[in-house]
Amino acid sequence: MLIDPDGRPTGLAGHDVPPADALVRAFGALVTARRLNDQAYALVRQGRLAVYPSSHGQEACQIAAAHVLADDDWLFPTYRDTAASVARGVDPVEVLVLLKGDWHSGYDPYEHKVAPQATPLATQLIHAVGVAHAARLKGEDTVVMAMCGDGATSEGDFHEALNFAAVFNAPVVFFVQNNEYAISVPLARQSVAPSLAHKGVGYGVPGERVDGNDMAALLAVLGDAVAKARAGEGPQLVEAHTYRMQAHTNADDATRYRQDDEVAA
Ligand SMILES: Cc1ncc(C[n+]2csc(CCOP(=O)(O)OP(=O)(O)O)c2C)c(N)n1
Ligand SMILES: [Mg+2]
Repeated sequence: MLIDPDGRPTGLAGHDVPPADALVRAFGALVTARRLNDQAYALVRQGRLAVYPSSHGQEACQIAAAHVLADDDWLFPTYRDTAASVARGVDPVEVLVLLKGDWHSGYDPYEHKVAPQATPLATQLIHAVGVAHAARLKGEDTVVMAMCGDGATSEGDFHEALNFAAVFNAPVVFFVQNNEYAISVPLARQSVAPSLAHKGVGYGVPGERVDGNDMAALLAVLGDAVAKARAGEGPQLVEAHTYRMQAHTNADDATRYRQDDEVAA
C-alpha cells in the first residue's frame, strides 16, 4: 500500500508514491478504460464485434502499463490489452477492428509504438525482446513493455524471451497480469512456482509482485522497473495480482468452471 485510507502517503519497500498529477491522470484513464470495456462488450451483443476479451477488473494494470512509458518506448499487448493500447493513444475504433474480423491489426503500430495485439500466447514477448535488443544496439534509450497473462508464463516463448533478454541485457519489462485464470485453468493447475515473479530467478531477471488493483502501487513498481531497464540494469519482471471478473471472452461460460461466490468476493 502506498496511500492509507485517508489518502496519506505511506511509501512501500523502496518505491515512491507517484505524484498527484500522475494519479489524477491515471484515474481519468481508469474511467475511460471501464467505459471502453463496457462498450466493446455491448458491441459483441449487438453482433458488431465477433468477440471481446475484456480487461474488466484489470483496468489499473492496463492504465499503469501505458502511463509509465515514454513516447519513444514500445508496448507489446495481448488480445486482452485493448485498454492499455487505447491509454497509449491508439484510436478505440481502430483497435477494435481486429475483433470485427479485419485482416490487419487495425492501427499503425509505429504511430503510437504499440505492436499488434498478439493472440498466440507469448509470441509477442520474443518480438518485444527483439525490438529492445535492436534499440540497444542502435544506442537508443527505448524501453519495451511486454505484457502477458499468468497462463502464458507456461509457454516456451516466455522462457526463451526471459533468457535472451537477460543474456543480452535487453531493456524489457515483462509484465504478467495474473488474473488467476487461463480460460478455465486456475492458477493452481497452471503452476506450483512460489509465485510467477519467481520465474525470473533462473534466468537472472529480478522479479517483483504488486497488487494489480492498486493504481498507485502499479505506477510506482512498473515505473521503477522501466527506470531500471532504461538505466541499463537489464530486463525486469513484474507480476500483478488481479482478477478476471468476467468470462474469458463473451464466447466463454465461466460458470462452468468457477463458483459464483468466488467471483462475488
Ligand atoms: C500458443 C497458444 N496456445 C493456446 C492458445 C489458446 N488460448 C487463448 S487465451 C488462453 C489462455 C491464456 O491465459 P492467460 O495467459 O492467463 O491470459 P488471460 O486470457 O487470462 O488474459 C489460451 C490457452 C493460444 N491463443 N495460443
Ligand atoms: Mg490469466
